[in-house]
Amino acid sequence: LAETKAVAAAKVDARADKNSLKLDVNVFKEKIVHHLRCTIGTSEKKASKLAWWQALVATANELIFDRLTQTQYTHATKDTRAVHYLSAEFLMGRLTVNNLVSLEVYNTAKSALQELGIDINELCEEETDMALGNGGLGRLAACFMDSLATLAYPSVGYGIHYENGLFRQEIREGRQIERPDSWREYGCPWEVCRPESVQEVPIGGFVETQTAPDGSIRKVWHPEHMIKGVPWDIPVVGFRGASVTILRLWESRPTESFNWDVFNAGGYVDAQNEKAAVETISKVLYPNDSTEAGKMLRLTQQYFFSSCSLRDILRRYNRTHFHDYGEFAKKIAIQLNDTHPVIAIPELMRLLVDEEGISWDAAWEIVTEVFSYTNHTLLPEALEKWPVYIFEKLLPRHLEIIYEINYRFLNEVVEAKWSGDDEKKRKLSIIEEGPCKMVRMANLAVIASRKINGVAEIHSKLVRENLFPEFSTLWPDRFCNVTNGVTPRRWMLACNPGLAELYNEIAGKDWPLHLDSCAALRPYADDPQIQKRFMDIKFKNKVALAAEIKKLCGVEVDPHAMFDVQIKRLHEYKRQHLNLLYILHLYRKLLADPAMRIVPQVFIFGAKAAPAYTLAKNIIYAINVIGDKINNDYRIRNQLKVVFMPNYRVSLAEKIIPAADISEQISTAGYEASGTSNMKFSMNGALTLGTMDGANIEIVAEAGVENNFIFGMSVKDVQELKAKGYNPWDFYNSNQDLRAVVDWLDSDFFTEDRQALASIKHSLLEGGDPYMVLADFASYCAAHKRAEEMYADKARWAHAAIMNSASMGKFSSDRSIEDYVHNIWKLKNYEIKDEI
Ligand code: T68
Repeated sequence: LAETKAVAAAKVDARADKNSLKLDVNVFKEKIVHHLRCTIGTSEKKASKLAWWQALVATANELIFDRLTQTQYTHATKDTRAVHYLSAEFLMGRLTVNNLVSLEVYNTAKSALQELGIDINELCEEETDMALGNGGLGRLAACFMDSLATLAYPSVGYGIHYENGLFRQEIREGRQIERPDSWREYGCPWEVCRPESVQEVPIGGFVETQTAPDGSIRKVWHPEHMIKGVPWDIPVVGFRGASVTILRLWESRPTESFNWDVFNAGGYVDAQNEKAAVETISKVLYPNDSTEAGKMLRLTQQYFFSSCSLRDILRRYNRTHFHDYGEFAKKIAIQLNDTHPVIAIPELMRLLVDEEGISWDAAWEIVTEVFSYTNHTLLPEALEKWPVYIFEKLLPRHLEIIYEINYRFLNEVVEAKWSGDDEKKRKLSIIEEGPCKMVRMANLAVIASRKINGVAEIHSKLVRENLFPEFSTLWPDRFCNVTNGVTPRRWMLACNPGLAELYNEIAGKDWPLHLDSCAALRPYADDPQIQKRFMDIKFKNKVALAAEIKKLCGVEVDPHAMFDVQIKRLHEYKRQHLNLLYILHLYRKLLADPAMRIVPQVFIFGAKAAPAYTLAKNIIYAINVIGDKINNDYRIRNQLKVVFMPNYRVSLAEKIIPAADISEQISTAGYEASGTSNMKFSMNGALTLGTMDGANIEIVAEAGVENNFIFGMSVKDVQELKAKGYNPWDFYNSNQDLRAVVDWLDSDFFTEDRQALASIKHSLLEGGDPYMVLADFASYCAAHKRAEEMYADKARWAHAAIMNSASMGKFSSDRSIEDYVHNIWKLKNYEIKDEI
């Protein structure tokens, strides 16, 4: 009875934060201790921090699973239409604080642990990030899961249960070293294995053409192997427990049948080798965020998780529809997060035609109703293309299906529109001809999708006009925009409690659900008291970050200094080296005039480089050695510091973003599809120093151009300069300051290994400066100057910071999800009642 009462009490707790009630804290305390003893098998006396954390998670899971059951019951009984979000990456980060906050038991848990003599912050630091993604694309998928659960839309996320997520970055003597990330080495208490939903996926082999006596032709695939897909479910808790959505990640295993023959023949060791080969499929996340790996294993991963997910969708559908596919497109929407899961298109055709016996035309109608595709990049090197010979080996039947889709498309659709125009056919074909024939996954995605979206207004325009101009002439209504967003639960409420409290007071406690309501702070942007409150919160966050910097980098920074932050994957188009050139420029001015006083500034970087991207790694090295020199140069009197924070990841972002004054968003215009950290920074009161690119354009439209520092060429300027013929030497030769800092890279001032730094100079001059760093340098310096001037005017700065934070309503991922729902998915949401 006591136990039942306790559960009931905790349930109440889950709906409204009753943390002021002593009873609830006691219940929570009892539960943690219970789990410590009975779930983890230890005692208060000898429990490690990890064990306490596991007991805390087990306590939270009681509430979560209960709510999950209720969610699934509601959806099953109402036979709801659902979206299935297929993504090779979900960058979930840590879940503890978020789940406790979403369940509104964070303060209860904190007090309960406090009474047990334990600091909740220390426990939460025990959790390893789930780093099953590279960057923005994977984190977007994670924010979308949060919003889907919060808005209670029927949905499932599908992905890969990588054994190793994105590599852990160590910095040794300034250089990036990659270390494996075994995030679940000792198990992950949030995930649940679901053996009852295991799938088997065929691969390899050959296709046999059978001719029936009536002359009809049947294709029979004889696969070489079967791979078992084991699902691991991670519950995603909506805010205030609105609903609990599942993220289902597939792990590859050998099938039981698979290696017995070899095994029985005495080939025990060979059988183990085959086992290892299959397990390799979900072993590791490819660490490239903008170039295509083109590797057999990568396509195998994509096919493996797409096929498992489709089988899972079909299984669930057929439980109520008994292989009658008449309702399929009414019940199912599938979103393809970039081209990584696009192999799902021919796979669904194959499942419907070959395995379910549906006609080609009927299957195609279903497929083209169900799928939609989100594009995240215009970079040509990131557009996926697979050699036909790899397809022949791995997926021979899929290749036939792709040929058939292509044949019909070219001869029916393209021929009807541009009769006899072979050039159009060549360009729009799914197959790229040449010495090595390739399958173009983006063309396949566009041909089969109901909707195709970009991720910010300007990006969607470029998708239409530059990437797929013919397709958008053919099907103008298929193309649309859904501007990205981020979850305010993680990126404000959980990571910036001081600011959250301010909004609770000014906008009411529902602002995490209605981010627009934060606009209530705008009228106070010039109120000295609110300005002080706002900037005090920022200062406290800066003090905390300064301590973290000291711990991680050994560098002392002054929290009164302006914190200028650039955290994102390292890529030339993101132009970390433009930032570095400005730092060199400032340093040079300080050395030239030792009496000069500037606004003290701390430049903070965090970035992982793809392991094979040499120039990116050299830029990391340059930031580190230049930083080292500057930080230890007494002549500049601590007016300038440069820190590179190692192993940038979600949990580090949560500490850095609330403490930033300046958000560096400085991509060459036209290259950053959207950006999402730009939104997180603004929400937390940082000012954007950036180009008119991606979502920056929409951010400053909301927050006011005058409250940010916009610089550089526009997309149009970039296009025009390129058309005219860009010559970086023109800028180098005509700007003394620029020339001096670029030449400084090719010296032994910073390091004996001058090759590494010189390679940056080389790429900017002889390399043609592909991202036009030199062209934007002068304008970038001017923007910095404006920022420094404004920072010196405390009231003006506070005004701008508040206006940014209070104007980000549009960039809640809830708004993005509502856009997807209304324009693409056409879903209804359901209130989840406490029925069972
Ligand atoms: C990012 N893309 C965009 N890609 O660069 C960013 N790529 O502008 C946008 O805000 C974000 O997507 C969300 O839309 C990526 O992050 C990848 O990570 C990636 C991974 C594998 C292969 C290619």
